[in-house]
Amino acid sequence: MSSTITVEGVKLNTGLFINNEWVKGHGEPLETVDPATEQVIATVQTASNEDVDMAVKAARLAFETTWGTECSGQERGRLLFALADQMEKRIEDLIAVEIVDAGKPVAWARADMEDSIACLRYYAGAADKIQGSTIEMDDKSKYAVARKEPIGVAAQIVPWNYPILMMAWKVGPALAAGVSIVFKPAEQTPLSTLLFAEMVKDAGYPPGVFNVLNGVGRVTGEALARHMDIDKIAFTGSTPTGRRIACAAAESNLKSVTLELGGKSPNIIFDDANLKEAAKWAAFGVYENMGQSCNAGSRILVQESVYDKFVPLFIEAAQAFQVGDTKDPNTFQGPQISKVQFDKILGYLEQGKKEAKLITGGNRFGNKGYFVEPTVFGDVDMTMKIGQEEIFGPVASLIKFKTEAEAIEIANDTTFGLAAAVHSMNYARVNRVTRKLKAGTVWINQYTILSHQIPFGGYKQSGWGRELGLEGLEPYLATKAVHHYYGPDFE
Ligand code: TXE
Repeated sequence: MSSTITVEGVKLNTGLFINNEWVKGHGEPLETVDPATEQVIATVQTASNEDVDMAVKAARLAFETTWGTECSGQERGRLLFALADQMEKRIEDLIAVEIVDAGKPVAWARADMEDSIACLRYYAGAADKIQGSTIEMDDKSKYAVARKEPIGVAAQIVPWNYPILMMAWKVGPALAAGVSIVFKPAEQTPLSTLLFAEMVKDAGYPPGVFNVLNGVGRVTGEALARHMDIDKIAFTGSTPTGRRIACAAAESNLKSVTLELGGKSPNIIFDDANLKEAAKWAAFGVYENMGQSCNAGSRILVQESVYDKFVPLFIEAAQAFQVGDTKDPNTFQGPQISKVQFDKILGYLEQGKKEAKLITGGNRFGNKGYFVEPTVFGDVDMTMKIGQEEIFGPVASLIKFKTEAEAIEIANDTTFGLAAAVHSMNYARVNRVTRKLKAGTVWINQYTILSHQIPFGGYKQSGWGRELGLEGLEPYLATKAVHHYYGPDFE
């Protein structure tokens, strides 16, 4: 019923994955492009509303029969470890596909896969350690138990910047908790998830526990967000789409929502920082993944007294990154994901040239593929578009500040609140500033280092809830209070 293609020597099925089977999708077919060459590499099938219903039914049936509270934590853990092993076994296939589908440089595609495997293993270990609590009552014949149960069927929707890693962050805790999943990858990057689906089957998961639907956001994504038999939706993507999803959830069955959204994160460099180290972290923090990270440190706040010293160090650090061939292990920066994103970034570059001082870069890189020069704008302030809006490209905005209070004010002068960093050797200052920052993650003397062990998520319009860490299990659990009574009848 569905079709198989070969991408980079790797066989893939382009259908929908429902009930551990490949089935035909009845939506409009979707082309996916290698952003390094601008060539179409595959056409995948997508889900119509009826296909969405079929996947949700499969997930529901699994939840009620073989999964959910029917499957022990120990077994869920065993399966997740087996899934991680499958990924490890086929890591080279995942990497090969991800390089061309997501435009990831090979070293970074590998890092994504390794981090994803580690994330699944972390949650595999947690699967049989989910605990509720016992509550003693004043009346000695009573006590209550707060049980933790899997929440039901979850829809999970991810973007294109880390297709497999964002999936692991969602799938790991959901499968550990006993939740069944209808998963939608981004339309730009469907391929590695299709490979992953095969691994789910090979790991031995019961049918219906994990289902994959490709499709565009406004059709398949929207149908998931509005579905009446989905209990939870977990989303990573833009703030406007997150808002739509929250509205759709509210207008349908009030499904529970977690959102991991955009950012315009401040990276604050004080005059008492190790400037060379700070420059390296700042460059890494903004240019990593082509600037396509929700937590990118795209606003670099530099204390005026060291600004002139910092700029050449930052440029040196930025220029040390190799841009270009995604298959070269030394490449740091590949292309932007799509023509849409590429054009959007070029628009911001023109805007920045009008508003601020272009220090380096500012153009397309080369003449094929969606590559952008690593760019630095100086003298940026928070009245400018490039100071306020998420560019999601390799574009750094340097902003001067005079005092600690001013740094905090500028840092928080944004509707986002995903991440921030403080570079200083004065630990009293670090502590003071950290406490004032409105951000879900604050790095001290470093940037961008994330771990599946540590909760991640945003303040303000950067999101709702947290992923990762043991806290990352919570969105997939419901608390059931059970009141026990052993009164006179039992004596
Ligand atoms: O994001 P969308 P886009 C930011 C970044 C980027 C901008 C636009 O600034 O330039 O968003 O990117 C699905 N109901 N981020 O348009 O729309 C869609 O199919 C349900 C930050 O790609 O958020 C895809 O799977 N789902 C971000 C996913 O949402 C819908 C990462 C992301 O798409 C939907 C990516 C709908 N109505 C972009 N509309 C981050 N936080 O890391 C779309 N989708």
